[in-house]
Amino acid sequence: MPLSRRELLTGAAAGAGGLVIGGVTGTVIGGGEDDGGAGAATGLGGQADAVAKARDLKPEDVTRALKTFVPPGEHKDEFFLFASGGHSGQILVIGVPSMRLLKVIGVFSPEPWQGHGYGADSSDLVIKQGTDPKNKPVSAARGPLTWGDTHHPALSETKGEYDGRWIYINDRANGRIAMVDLRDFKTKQIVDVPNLDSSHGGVFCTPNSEYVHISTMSPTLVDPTKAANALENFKDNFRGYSSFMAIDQKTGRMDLAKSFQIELPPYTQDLADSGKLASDGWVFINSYNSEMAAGGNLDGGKPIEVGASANDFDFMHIINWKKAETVAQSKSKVINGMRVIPLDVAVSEGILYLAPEPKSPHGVDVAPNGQYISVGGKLDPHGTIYSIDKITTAIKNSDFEKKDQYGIPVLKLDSVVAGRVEVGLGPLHTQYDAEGHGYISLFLDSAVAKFTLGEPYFKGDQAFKLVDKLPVHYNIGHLVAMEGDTVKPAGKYLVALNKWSIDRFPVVGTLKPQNFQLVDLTGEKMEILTDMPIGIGEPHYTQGIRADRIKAWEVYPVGTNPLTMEKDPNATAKGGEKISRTADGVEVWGTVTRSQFKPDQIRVKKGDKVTLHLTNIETTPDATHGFSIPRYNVNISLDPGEAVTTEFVADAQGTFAYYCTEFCSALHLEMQGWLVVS
Ligand code: CUK
Ligand code: CUA
Repeated sequence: MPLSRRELLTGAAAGAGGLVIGGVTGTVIGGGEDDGGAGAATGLGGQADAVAKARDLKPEDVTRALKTFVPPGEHKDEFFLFASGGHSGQILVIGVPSMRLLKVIGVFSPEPWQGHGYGADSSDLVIKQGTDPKNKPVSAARGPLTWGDTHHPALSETKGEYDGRWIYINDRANGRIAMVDLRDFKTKQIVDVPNLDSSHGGVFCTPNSEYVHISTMSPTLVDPTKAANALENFKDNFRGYSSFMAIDQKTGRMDLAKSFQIELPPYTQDLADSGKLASDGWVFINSYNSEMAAGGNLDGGKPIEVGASANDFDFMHIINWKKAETVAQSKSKVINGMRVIPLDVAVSEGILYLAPEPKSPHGVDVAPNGQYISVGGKLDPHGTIYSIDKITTAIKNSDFEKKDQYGIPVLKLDSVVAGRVEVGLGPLHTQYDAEGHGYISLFLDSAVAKFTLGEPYFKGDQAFKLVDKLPVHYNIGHLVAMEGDTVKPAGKYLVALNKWSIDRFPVVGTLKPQNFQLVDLTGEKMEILTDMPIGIGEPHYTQGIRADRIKAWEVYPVGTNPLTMEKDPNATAKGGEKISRTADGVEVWGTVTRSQFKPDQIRVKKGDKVTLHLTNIETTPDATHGFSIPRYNVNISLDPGEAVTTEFVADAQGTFAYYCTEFCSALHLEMQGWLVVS
């Protein structure tokens, strides 16, 4: 029987000469006898066939399994997804194509396993500094924030490619941005961005990670004392801000002193993307609700969603950030500790332009060569593809249709659009492969549409054409192709991030998981390989990076403070353990190793300030210990080599049996000690 294309593909995936399973009939074909490959033993094919029958798997299921299966103990995941965890305030790390969850990184929310926010100074400080009562008076009243709604991760880049150094992610709810170091996959910094009360999709790194960008979503009330009548005069009282957070090239941390903002009209700024190559130096931000509707539906006013959808066009903001960087040095004013280029200066300096966008735009995504910018208007069945050449020419020729009410020049739509593709209902976000295809998510259609870009990829009537459409399950939001927003997409796989899963998984109560669907891009038609339920929050965006770009540490050099990634001055070596009395309490230098805490008795007086410096002196990968004190809400993870300090007031009398929370050794249960508060 001749092999179908799929069978051949499957054979290739299983290794040349290896076992080929699949095909329309479900027939199992054994590998060649001479190949010597691991899976080629005679008779194994028959067994696999029996398993497929017993489990009621169709031939195409077997092919899918082969394409995603990772043999026990092997590292066959070619890519990592870094997915926002949504409400969980975390980042999820997932292997592709296996779709196995590898890690959950605590970012804005305390995370008990990693001891993120449970007493370790390194993480407590990060969380605490992530709420700034100075520029956000409300924070002083409400206290530090302990959650975030993570939406848009942004991997650091060098020359427009991911470099595996850092990842940034925003908090949709509170206008904040965090930095995670990919050496140890830990959160090092949360910045409460001045002048941003909220933030959404404006997060990306510039092509050499000079800046990470974050903009407002719901515009910010400029003067909080004017809250009473603010909504009635929305256009004067509110503003948007596009923020360029300068990145320290050594640490990856954001440096407020070198950062700047551009004041924007109070349209709701939404997704954004950085230009690259042809469009290097530019930034594109969608907006919706350029109507500036503020609701009032109980009092007979137009509901917000109606008011916000009245106009046929909203505005793409086109920002020349390279120019803005220079202007920020001389013509900005400092507001809440941030340099801000005022709106009128941005206009007069030629930093800010607008282009009309079709109804309720959401995604804006720059193609790998930087030439094309794809916009999905939720209420328009087309993908609208802009061209940077056309944009810059129109700017040069002052080819403006009008000015908006803030005096910003609005480019003529026909002068800047390169093509339109009828893709289907509810287009949102676009990703790319290296061959000049765009993949756009269709929320209302529950589908992914594949289309062609224009020159140099496709010419004439081959350009801007719908070429494939794949139903997904269901209500897709974002989608991600591997390295699909870099200058060199890897293609191969796409993941659809579906908002609804309805009938895809067993019922686990009334709140259903989201559904990540892995899609094979290697064939002529897109094909779903597997579903992955996400039961922890609603991920929005995800980036997919080649696994070999990540060079994570397995252990810390002994005595490393994860916050500084340098030797902690209080790191303690074996034999250096001690307890000292201080003016107001007790200071302890301890070591942690299999299977003891030293010291294993700490005696203090009620009311003492207790400062514990603990060092895990292990150098073996995975030799992690935990340190938990009952009733004191202290729960710390000490990874191999990690040094941590925790401080608390011993305000409750009694004996408290601290213990190791990781089953680290045969004598793990014996790994305990006593805090005696008398
Ligand atoms: S948003 Cu969720 S589907 Cu927050 Cu990037 Cu478009
Ligand atoms: Cu250390 Cu259990």
